[in-house]
Formats: sequence, C-alpha cells, structure tokens
Amino acid sequence: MSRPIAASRTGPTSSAGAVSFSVCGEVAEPFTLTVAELREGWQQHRAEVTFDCATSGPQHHRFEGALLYDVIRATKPGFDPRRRKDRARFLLAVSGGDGHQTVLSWAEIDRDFAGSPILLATRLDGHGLDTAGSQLVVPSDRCGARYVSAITSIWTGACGALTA
Ligand SMILES: Nc1nc2c(c(=O)[nH]1)N[C@H]1C(S)=C(S)[C@@H](COP(=O)(O)O)O[C@H]1N2
Ligand SMILES: [Mo]
Repeated sequence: MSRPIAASRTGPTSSAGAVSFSVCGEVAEPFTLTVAELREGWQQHRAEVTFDCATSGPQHHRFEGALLYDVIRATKPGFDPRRRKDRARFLLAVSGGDGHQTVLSWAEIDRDFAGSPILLATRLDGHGLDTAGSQLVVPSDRCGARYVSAITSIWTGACGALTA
C-alpha cells in the first residue's frame, strides 16, 4: 500500500476539469483525490469483467485501477486493525454524481474475510477516467448496479446505528 502523492486538494471538482472525489467518514485521515492521483499514488490492477444490466443486457469491460482496500486503508479507518471483529463492523458507502449509491461491507474487501479485488477504476477500456470520474468495479457481482460511475465520495464507518 502506498500513500497518496497529493492529498491536499479540496472540493468536488478541480479547476482543470479533472473531477475529484472525497474519501471520508469515521477515519483519521480523510482526503480528496483526482483520478490522476489515484493512478499515480497506488499500485494499479486490471480486471476484465462481464456484468448484466437490467436495461441494456450483458456488458463487457476492461478496467484498470487501485484496490479499494488499499485506498481506504490509507485513510486509517477508526477500528483496531488487529481485531477482526472490530473491522467487521465497518461499512463503505459509494456515491455517484447523479445520486446513485451503493453500500459494501469492510469484510468484502478484507483478506481475512471475502478479500474481493474491488477496484476504483482509473481507466475504462483503455481510456482514462480523469474527466468522467472513477468507477467502482465489483468483479464478483453478476449485475452492474454496484459499478457506480462518476464517484463523488466514499464514506467509511461503523454500523453502530443498526444496533436495536
Ligand atoms: N453513477 C451511476 N453509476 C451507475 C449507474 C447509475 O445509474 N449511476 N447505473 C449502474 C448500472 S445499473 C449498470 S448496469 C452499470 C452500467 O455500466 P456501463 O454503462 O459502463 O455499461 O453502471 C452502474 N453505475
Ligand atoms: Mo443496470
């Protein structure tokens, strides 16, 4: 895992037209990233995926990007990293620019649990997502609903509010 090269930018959009997104929540070190910073600051992984869309049928894409796990770990989530039960309380909420949202659990991306190689994409079918924004890539999903595009924020926090 590497650290972001430049994490000082704030606001949803930079002046150069490259969109940025916030990585925030119950974390010690929240930051804002452009897609270029996501590409340069973290090891890039590839995923060739097929998912089904309810309205447009099967979609096939090649993505490149950073592991969601690596990026969120860099924010230092507010759990004890040595305690599996503490980590398993955490959720991630990913929001797109049009208001589309999805939720993941920390255990989906943690290697002691499901360890799914979920990506924050920097390229789609060979084209940079610098102006479109990053897209969530969930290779294990059969349908495309969690492939949130034009990401504006990723919130990480505990599910404490769910206790009855
Ligand atoms: N921001 C945003 N992302 C989104 C959606 C959306 O409505 N808004 N729809 C999802 C659905 S239902 C599908 S099937 C895929 C479609 O991805 P594609 O257009 O790259 O094939 O995007 C997903 N990501
Ligand atoms: Mo879809």
